[in-house]
Amino acid sequence: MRTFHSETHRLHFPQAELSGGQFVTPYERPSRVEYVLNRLAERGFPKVEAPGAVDVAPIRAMCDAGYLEFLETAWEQWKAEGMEGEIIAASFPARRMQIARPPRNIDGKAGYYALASETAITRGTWEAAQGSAACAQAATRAVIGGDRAAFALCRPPGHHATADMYGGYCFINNAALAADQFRASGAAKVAVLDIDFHHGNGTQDILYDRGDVFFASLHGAPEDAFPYFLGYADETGTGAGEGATANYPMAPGTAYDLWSGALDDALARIRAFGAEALVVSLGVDAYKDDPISFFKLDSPDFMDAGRRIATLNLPTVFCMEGGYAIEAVGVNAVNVLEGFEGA
Ligand code: SP5
Ligand code: ZN
Repeated sequence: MRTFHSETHRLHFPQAELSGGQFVTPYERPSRVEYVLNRLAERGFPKVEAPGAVDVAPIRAMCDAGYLEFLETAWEQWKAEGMEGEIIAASFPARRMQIARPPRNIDGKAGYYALASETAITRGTWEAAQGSAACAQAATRAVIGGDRAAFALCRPPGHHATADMYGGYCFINNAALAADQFRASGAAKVAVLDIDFHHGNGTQDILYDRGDVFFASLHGAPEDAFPYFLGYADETGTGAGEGATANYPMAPGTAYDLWSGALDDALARIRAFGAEALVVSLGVDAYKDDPISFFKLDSPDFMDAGRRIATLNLPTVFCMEGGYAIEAVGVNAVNVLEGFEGA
């Protein structure tokens, strides 16, 4: 399996994440990628490839124009308005406030386009987000071109990003882009399987009214876990998309016996849907030692999960999402890929 990786991810390295009322070094940090690269090499995967230029047209087609303009210009405007630190949203359009009128002020704009305040924007964030999207696009291109599967080593991750909001460390929804690319290549039906510990709220939101892309997510229950406000089991899609969303919220302490049952159910749903291609949002924060998550998967479990995913027998793109137990991120992510290939 080939891996697509862009050095531009390094341009996004905020110094601060608001966590537990303190600023900490962001959990989502550049070194995560190094651990994955090292493990890929250690396990004899092919030399990683640069993705080539990002194709902005599908991003423009998927996202809100004002949101993209914000991402492109936010840092410049933040500095021009005299801000000293990194862009951290602090004021949000909460219940019964205006959402039809993006403010002119950059602090207001940041809150308007953010879904959480833990995610800082810095000088290189937009370029890094585009490089991440380019990895998803290159991996999908490889699979459309005949590879059985490909790995997009996306950073920053994407599954929390909607068409018009960033947050949860995400800016552009790489998995939704990959799904659209499969559709554009002729696949009538596509599935996105999200195994990141957190609910893929952005992916769900983008796909919610569509009957051509199935979305399944295994995650910490919204009552207990970020992103808190989406991911309940009774969210099943709307309109043409009714029945094309499947959520598997699970309680603190969930281990592989329960989790793998949810995975099998999600895989059966994807099979029944008739997907012709698969996108996996590959987060490995369901790991037992993840510092911000509460599932109890062990490293060998990720290999078994990869094996099970391979039974769908579909052309598959893996998009890297979360995973913050830094030294284990490489082993766990690559275990999924090895399980998949060995199945
Ligand atoms: C892609 C992805 O995995 N994004 C996750 C974003 C989670 N952001 C908020 C996490 C809040 C958890 N606070 C834990 C405090 C630990 N001391
Ligand atoms: Zn996550």
